[in-house]
Amino acid sequence: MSAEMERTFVAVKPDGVQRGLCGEIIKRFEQKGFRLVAAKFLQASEDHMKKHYADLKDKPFFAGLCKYMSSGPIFAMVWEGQNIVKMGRMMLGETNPADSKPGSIRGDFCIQVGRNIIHGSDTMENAKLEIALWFKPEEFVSYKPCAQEWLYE
Ligand code: IDP
Ligand code: MG
Repeated sequence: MSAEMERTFVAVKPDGVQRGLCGEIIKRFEQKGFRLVAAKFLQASEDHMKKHYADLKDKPFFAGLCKYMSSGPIFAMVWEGQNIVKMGRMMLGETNPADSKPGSIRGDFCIQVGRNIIHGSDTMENAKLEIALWFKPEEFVSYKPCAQEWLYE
């Protein structure tokens, strides 16, 4: 298998969980052919969200964002596959659902930027930082999906 594997951090935000969209989101990454390597269901603290969104700390919406993200459960996942950081962002759509095309997750399931249901790492560097912030090494599961040889030549 010649594919170069990448990992990305994906999280169904509290609004996505409350609206019953975890299954739909997992389905989209599964049906694409990506491999789930870690997952957990948790309510994050506001402090944890401040770390996660540290690069946005000067934005006017930062406090509200951290409150919203810690207001209810999150379904946090790490997915693996070739070119997954870029592809994952394409699957999510734009930050603002109003700019997201139908067919993308945000384009299909939400309306406002402040309630955009899903997070996905935007660069490989941020993916590494976010994965380390949310998951311990022992939380990863190592296995070979049976379809691997039919996804990568
Ligand atoms: P991203 O989630 O697409 O990477 P970022 O610019 O990193 O977008 O912003 C992080 C999150 O902050 C967004 O997903 C959204 O929930 C929230 N956000 C971004 N811009 C605004 C805004 O103008 N008002 C309210 N919330 C915002
Ligand atoms: Mg971002």
